[in-house]
Amino acid sequence: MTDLRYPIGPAQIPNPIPQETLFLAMADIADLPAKLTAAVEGLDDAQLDTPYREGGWTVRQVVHHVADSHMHAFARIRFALTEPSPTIMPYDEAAWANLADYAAPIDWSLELLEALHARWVMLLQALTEEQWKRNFLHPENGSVGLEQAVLLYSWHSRHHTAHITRLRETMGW
Ligand code: NI
Repeated sequence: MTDLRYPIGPAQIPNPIPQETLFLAMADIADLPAKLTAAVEGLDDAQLDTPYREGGWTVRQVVHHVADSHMHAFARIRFALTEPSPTIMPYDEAAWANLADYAAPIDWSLELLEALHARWVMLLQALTEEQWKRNFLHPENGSVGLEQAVLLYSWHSRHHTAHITRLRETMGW
């Protein structure tokens, strides 16, 4: 029985990270806006407001969560590049998902993600070897290097897209 919360399994970050793995992860980040947009293509409001699993977020909440999470990721990487090992601010994802703007049209977050990921990928592609060695500190998880962060958000992109594509398979949508 697969765990519906983890359709592609938990994030697995090798140490050290092979160059090829890092390139593939950057490609996942580049592809997320198009893949997420394709995953929700043609869904009506009732379908968007359906939880991807019992007790889980709706498709709409998943889309807005990806935008919120990746705005944090982008900011965390920028902090890491401009300050020495900055401590980043975690946030309560579940509480954020219950704020009023999670009822917004998903296009708002899809458009945001398209622009955000374009800038994010442009930034990553320009990083020097020295910059790739920078890190930020997560108060609970400790030091996160930029390569690790990219792999983590590659996983996060595929993880949440799979919530939606699995739901569509299950529902025959
Ligand atoms: Ni998430």
